[in-house]
Amino acid sequence: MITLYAFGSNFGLPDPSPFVMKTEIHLKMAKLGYRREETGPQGAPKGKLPYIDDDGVIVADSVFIRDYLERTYAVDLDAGLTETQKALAWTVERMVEDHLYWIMVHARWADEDNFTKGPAHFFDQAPEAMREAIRQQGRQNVISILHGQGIGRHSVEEIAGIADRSFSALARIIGDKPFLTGDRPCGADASLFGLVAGALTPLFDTPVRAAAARHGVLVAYRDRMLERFYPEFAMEMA
Ligand SMILES: N[C@@H](CCC(=O)N[C@@H](CS)C(=O)NCC(=O)O)C(=O)O
Repeated sequence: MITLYAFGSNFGLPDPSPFVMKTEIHLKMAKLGYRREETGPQGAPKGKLPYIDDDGVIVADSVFIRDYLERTYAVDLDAGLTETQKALAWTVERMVEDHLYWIMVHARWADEDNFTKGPAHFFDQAPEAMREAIRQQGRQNVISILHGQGIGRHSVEEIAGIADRSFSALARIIGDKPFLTGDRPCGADASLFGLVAGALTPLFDTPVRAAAARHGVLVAYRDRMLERFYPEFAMEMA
């Protein structure tokens, strides 16, 4: 039995991590049985979630988990795609995970109000006497990472402008198709959904959310994916 190590439902989402949602959707697409274990990233092989344990085989990182599942269980999450569609899917996946993801992290951690409503609670279990110090240290660590990545060097307005361009591009690529490449979801839809759902969650009121919400195509896409892969959340968000 496969165990998926996840954060657990939070921020009005099946998981606060788009990468955990991505892997969970890959498991569902592949129709593989799994159990979900809620944990933190501290014990993870690469210090990040998700990772899986498949009867003793540990695989970390959503990209490598997908490779492992496809190889081990003879499934192809991109079955039927042309080589050009596969190239587009990979390009969108990288854009989402290596670009828009950081914009979403910035909205959640750098904005004081959003931090207080959301990520601050990751530290609720820390010993009371040190809790606030650990919380602020955790926030500073993420702010340093955002600075190193580069997005943290921009103003909120500049970031919102970039987010707007990126969400517009994604909405244009989806167009009138139900999913990224056509009538049924491919592997990269899991990645795209995780990010779009994360950006749209009503808990965080940010220019990034506004940039995504402006596109009815993206909201409808989020709802379509929710209905298919997380019907319980689809009802909650309706
Ligand atoms: N490339 C990784 C990224 C995973 C990732 O960034 N996970 C974040 C949560 S969204 C995490 O666990 N961060 C904890 C940390 O950096 O300490 C993947 O695709 O799985």
